[in-house]
Amino acid sequence: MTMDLFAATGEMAALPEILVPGAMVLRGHATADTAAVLAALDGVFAAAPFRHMVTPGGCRMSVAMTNCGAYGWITDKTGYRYDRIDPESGRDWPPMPSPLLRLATRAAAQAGYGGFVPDACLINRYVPGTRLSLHQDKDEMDFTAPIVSVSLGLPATFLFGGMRRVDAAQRVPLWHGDVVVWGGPARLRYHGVLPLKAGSHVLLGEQRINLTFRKAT
Ligand code: MD6
Ligand code: FE
Repeated sequence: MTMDLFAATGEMAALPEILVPGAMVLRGHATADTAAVLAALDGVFAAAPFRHMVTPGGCRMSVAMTNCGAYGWITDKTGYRYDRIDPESGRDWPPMPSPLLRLATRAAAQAGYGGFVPDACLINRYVPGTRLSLHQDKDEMDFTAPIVSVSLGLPATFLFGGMRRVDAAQRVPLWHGDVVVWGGPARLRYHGVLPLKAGSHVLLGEQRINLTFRKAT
């Protein structure tokens, strides 16, 4: 097990930071994958551009979203769901590039969730001022699979709450390359992102990109 902490980058890796049982932050776990991941994302964004989806309540989301993988998470006036088809293009979502799939599987294994094979990757883009209100991820069929969340670009403050929306939330700073893995008893906890602070990241500029890998089906 200890050796795995060195395998990802060939360098010392920080020990996982446990948020609550089942949820942890792997600091810098994706840093060495940055170039390959950003190159692969260019193709995804060309095939399925970011868009602002509408919640069932009729509100336009401030976070821009797209997806890759066999399934994509979408919201519209009729509800939240996973769909094989991108409603903007009428075509399948672009496939999950192998550098993304490998990163997600490796991070999950590092966190103790071996055999994670995501079939969906939701990609969120935040610009300064953009936030994501407290929510649970519960549109997946199988809550035994974890979620793997990769932060790229500007730092953000992640809110990590309890099983009820009103429960007090921890504030977790997330930087470029950090990976949060989230499953087991923590899988249905409320969480969100505070409004992004202004700034410029050396590679990504004035934005934060978050990848969340899920097993939708
Ligand atoms: C974000 N993340 O970090 C939004 N959900 O931009 C999520 O909503 C999320 O990071 C489930 C598990 C991990 C996450
Ligand atoms: Fe979420």
